[in-house]
Amino acid sequence: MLAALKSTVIPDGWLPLPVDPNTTNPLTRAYRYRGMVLLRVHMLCGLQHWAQFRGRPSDVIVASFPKSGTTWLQEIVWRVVHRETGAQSGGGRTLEYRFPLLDLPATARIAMTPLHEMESPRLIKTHLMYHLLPESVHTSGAKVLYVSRDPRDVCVSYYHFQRMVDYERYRGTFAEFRDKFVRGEVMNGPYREHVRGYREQADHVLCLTYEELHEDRVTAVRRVAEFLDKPLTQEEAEAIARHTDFENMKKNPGCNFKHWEQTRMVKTTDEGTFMRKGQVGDWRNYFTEEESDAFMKWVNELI
Ligand code: PPS
Repeated sequence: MLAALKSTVIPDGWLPLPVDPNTTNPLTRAYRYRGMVLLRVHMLCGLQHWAQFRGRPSDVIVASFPKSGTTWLQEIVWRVVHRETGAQSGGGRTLEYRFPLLDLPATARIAMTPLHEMESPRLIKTHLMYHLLPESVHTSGAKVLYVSRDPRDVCVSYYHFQRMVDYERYRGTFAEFRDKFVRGEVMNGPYREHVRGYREQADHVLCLTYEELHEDRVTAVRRVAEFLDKPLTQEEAEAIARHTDFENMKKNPGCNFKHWEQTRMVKTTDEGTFMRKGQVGDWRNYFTEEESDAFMKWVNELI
């Protein structure tokens, strides 16, 4: 894998983005592929992984732009599908193992079940833009859920995440990161097109927001259950809502990503942990009023 990452052959359709000196992992190179920012690892391993994907009617796919509440919605979906209402979930197995990523196959650092070996119903996570989902997601009748979040909070959360993870080791300032976000050069961007692509499909994609998971999680859990045809009692919905609050998920080794500190996915914990703050509005600590207005004007031009 290391040798492959160093290789310089770039297939057609992959446009290298300018090298960002703030990304201090020298092996990380970003490309634009069919309108989406992806890394060399996607080019070398991801493309083939999506091509080999064979959708099943019972598949459930949780999609998002990074840092929008993916893990939160995944844990809710897992519990709804498996009717798990206790404090722990998934028999202690990590979320990435029981809810693997479509975008990349398993690596030494990320232990995921191979998709073709999973029993149905398969629960699958993706950050791919809607137009890049494999055709069989659509033809199989798989169910797709999408979560989005106030883009200012996404940007703040992503900044800390990119500083924390080894594959990026971002060392720029928040302002530099925000400019990169707006230029559409952060991994899995561009943000606005990502969100718009899924929201345009809201007639068959269940679109939820991070903020509504905060405000009224019982209702959100019930919406998920209804969409997935997995009826729950009111008591079950309330238990799932309770066990998926921030403090409980932070304590749950099945979904708090603490194991990344052992697998070296996390380079430093100075930025906090994966379950960092879990708040609505942390952006106020990072944007001035004028910066927020300009950022939201940019967002609202497209979505
Ligand atoms: S990833 O890497 O894209 O899958 O990240 P993602 O899960 O989308 O986003 C991580 C942020 O979601 C917060 N989070 C939660 N907030 C509130 N309640 C619960 N239960 C919860 N679970 C995860 C997590 O803390 C990250 O946000 P920040 O703002 O960085 O704290």
